[in-house]
Amino acid sequence: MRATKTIGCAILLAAAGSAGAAVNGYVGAQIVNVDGSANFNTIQTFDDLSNYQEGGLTVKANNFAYQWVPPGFDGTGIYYPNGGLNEQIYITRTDGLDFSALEFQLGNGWGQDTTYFWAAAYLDGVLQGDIDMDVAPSGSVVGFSGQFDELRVASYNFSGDRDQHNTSIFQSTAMDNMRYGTIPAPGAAGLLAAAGLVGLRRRR
Ligand SMILES: [Ca+2]
Ligand SMILES: [Ca+2]
Repeated sequence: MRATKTIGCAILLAAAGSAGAAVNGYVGAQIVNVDGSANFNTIQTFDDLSNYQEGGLTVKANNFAYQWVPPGFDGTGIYYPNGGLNEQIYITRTDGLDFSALEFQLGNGWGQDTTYFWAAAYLDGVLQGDIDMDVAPSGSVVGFSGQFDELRVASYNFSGDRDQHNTSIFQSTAMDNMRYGTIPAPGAAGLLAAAGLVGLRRRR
């Protein structure tokens, strides 16, 4: 019985320590309540992408747009800086407020199955976390949850390039169907259930 109790405590402490501290990456759509979104459908090749704004989102890349259909994308307009970049793409809310969750479809300029992706999350200019993801297939939805007000993103040809977190190494990112909002807290129902159990035991 003692061993069981100790394990239970350790799990609770670990969960409390990680809650709210970091920005986490995930694959697959999880946002349920959408507060803003951009489908990039009106972007034309040669459009300036240095201060693109749509649906409450601002997406900045120092380049002009090129339109093509990366594998796994739906054939509508995308956010794709022509010929790649040697610097990150910056994503913020146009109103300057914080994200709690941000998602978009991800591909790369090489059209390869796996995108070697690096996202750096910032809050008021302070780095909250670097998130490295090998995302496959092209067109998968990636997401980021936590408190941040800027996400800087880059996609590399090789994992070894990505791992260096070097913004000047050549990168090429394709994105579509970007949105931000909230994810129902996975712990909320469980915590309520646990509180209910404690209450039942005390009544006995
Ligand atoms: Ca689109
Ligand atoms: Ca801020």
